[in-house]
Parts: sequence; structure tokens; C-alpha cells
Amino acid sequence: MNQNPQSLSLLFLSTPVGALGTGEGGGVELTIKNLAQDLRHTQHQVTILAPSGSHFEEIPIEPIAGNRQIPVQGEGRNAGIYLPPNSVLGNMCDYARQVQADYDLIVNFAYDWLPFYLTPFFNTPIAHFISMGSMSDALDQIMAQTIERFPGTFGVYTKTQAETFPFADACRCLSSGLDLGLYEFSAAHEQSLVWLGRIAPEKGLEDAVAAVQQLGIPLKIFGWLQDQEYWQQILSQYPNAPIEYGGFLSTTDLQQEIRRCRALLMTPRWVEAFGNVAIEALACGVPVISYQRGGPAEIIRDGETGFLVQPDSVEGLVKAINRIDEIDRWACRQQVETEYSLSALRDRFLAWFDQILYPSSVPPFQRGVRGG
Ligand code: HBI
Repeated sequence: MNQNPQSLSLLFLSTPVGALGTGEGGGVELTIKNLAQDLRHTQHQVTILAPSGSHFEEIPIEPIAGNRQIPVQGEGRNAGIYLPPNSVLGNMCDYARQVQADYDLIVNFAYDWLPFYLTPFFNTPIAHFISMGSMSDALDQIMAQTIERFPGTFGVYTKTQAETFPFADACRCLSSGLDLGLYEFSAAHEQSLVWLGRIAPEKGLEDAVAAVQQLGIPLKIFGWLQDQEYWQQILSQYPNAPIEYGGFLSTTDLQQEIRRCRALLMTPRWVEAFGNVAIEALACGVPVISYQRGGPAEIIRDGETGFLVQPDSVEGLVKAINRIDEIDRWACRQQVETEYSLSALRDRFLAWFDQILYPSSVPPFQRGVRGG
């Protein structure tokens, strides 16, 4: 238990589907990294529990061994609850149980049944940050039970994401944010378009490829190649598309690659909880063209920082791409500076933590020495 009432001692439970720093953890990786970095820069203590092999430049990660969780988004609404033998998630929860007395608050980023189920078994309060929309009935059920017993402990990115759950009104919308210093604005652009994200069916990459094949405009693709079979299908369906795959890059290298692109294409098939790649592109001055679905529909200012397109319409993408020069690239950077700064994100998370730790809403500066 830390003695400085102004600073919190936080334990982050990472997503158990992959090692942090590899792209396997998807968008929530950026949230965990940015938040941990900024909280540490503002005198809070953060320890991250994550699967072995995780690496973040300057943040200490406690590596936890064990077999990874299956990504939930491929499992369907009737999926049961599954843990592999020697589950890394189970090992993370057991480690957290053993050290919980050293922390004021545990922040769970795993979108899995176990941490929700174990919440009543812990003495230290647990804040659950939910990184996706509703995925299965079994998960909805355990989440509804948890939020009923522990009101105020669910954080989400967006209202659209919350509305996919039966307990929408109980979720606290925290939006997202990024370290603007890592992204350099570029007024100039080349011809290339860009697509970013985990290469998996729910991301709809094939529509972006179809659009650029029709237009003959090059498309750069970056992100973790999660589903090899899906990627091969795209390559065989669009053999002559002008696309190149650049792998998963660190933030610094990624923004070098995307900052001069003409626009980012986002083609989500599912309700994208937020779409961190959208604010990464906007931070570089790159306009965003996206299906009007999920988080991106709340981020993009249609006609000002990009275009919102009828979902699943390749023709809509093509029309928007032909209009992209109408967008002022500086307006894109401005929007991220105004709405998605890292300090604003940190303040929203700290306000949420205070509400959980001090439900009587005693403001932090009036805190006594933390409970005995
Ligand atoms: N699946 N089972 C499971 N657990 C997670 O934490 C999880 C996931 N799928 C994707 C995911 N997390 C992250 O990529 C989210 O940011 C989307």
C-alpha cells in the first residue's frame, strides 16, 4: 500500500491473447501503453502483468508464463467459456491475488470471463476496462452480474460500444488518446492510401483492396497478420490489386510510414469499440475514410477530417477517396490535439478511479491516509 495519498499504486492486467508490443493485443495495447506511461510520468505507480514476451520501451512489465487465450471475436455468440491448460490468464489472476495488498486498484484490460468472475474474490477493488463491443451471451451474462454487484467499475471507449451491451447505461465512456509527441504532422502527401489494423475478418480489409483495385491507387497495409487464411483469400481474390504489406511496426516507425499517405481507409465489419488507428492517422494530418459504424463514426467529423461511408459499400469508399482533397490536413491534426490528448485521457481515467475508490465522491485533495 503506498503512503502518498496523492499518488495511486495501480496493477494493470493486460489482454491475455498476445504479448504486448507485438500488435497481437490489438487496439487495447496502445491504451495500456499510453496510459501506463502517462500515469508514471505523473507520479503514480503502475505495474503491468502481461504474457511473457511482452515489451514496452520504458515500462516495467511482470511477465507471466502460460498458454494464451483464444481471441473472443472469432468464437460466436453462443461460445462457452474456455481456458487452455496452464492458462496465462489464470496465472495472471493468481499473481494479482497474491500481490493485491500492495495496490490501491487493479485495472483489468482482459476481455474474458475469468477476471469478471473473480472480482468478488478479491479484496482490492477491480476497475474493468472493456476493449470491445458485446461478443457472446456468456460474457454479457458474467459482465452484467459483475456490474450489478460493483456499480461504476466498467469503463469503455465509446457510447456506441456501450450500447451493444444490456448494461449500456452502467458504463463510463472514457474515449481514447495518444502521445501526440510521437506523431509528426505532414502537410504534404503522396498518392498512397493506407489501411491499419489486425488482419482478420472483422476488419473488412477486402473492401479496401477492392476499392484500390478499382481506382488503381496504391494501398499500404500495416498491422499484425492474425489470420493467414483470410489474407491468402484476399491475395487470390485480388491478384492485381496495387497493395503492399509492411508488417507490424512500432509507433515511431508506423507514423513515419503513414504521415505522407493521402488517407486512411477503415472498413470495420463489427462495431469497432474505438479505432485507435483513426486518431493515429489524424495526428499525422492523414484524413480518415471509414464505414459509418462503431467508434470511427464518433471520431471522424464528416467532410472536415474525413468521410463517413455507408457500411460495407465499396462504391461509397471509391466516391469518398475521389473527394479526399477537399479535406484540410491541418484540421485533422487539430482535432486530435483538441479531443484526444494523453493528459485528457489520463484525467478521465483518474476521475473514474477516484469514483471507484471514493464512491462518496470525496475529491482527491481531501483524501485522508488510504484505508487501513
Ligand atoms: N480476446 N479472449 C480475448 N481476450 C481479450 O482480452 C481480447 C480478445 N480479443 C481481442 C482483444 N482482446 C484486443 O485486441 C482488443 O483490443 C480488441
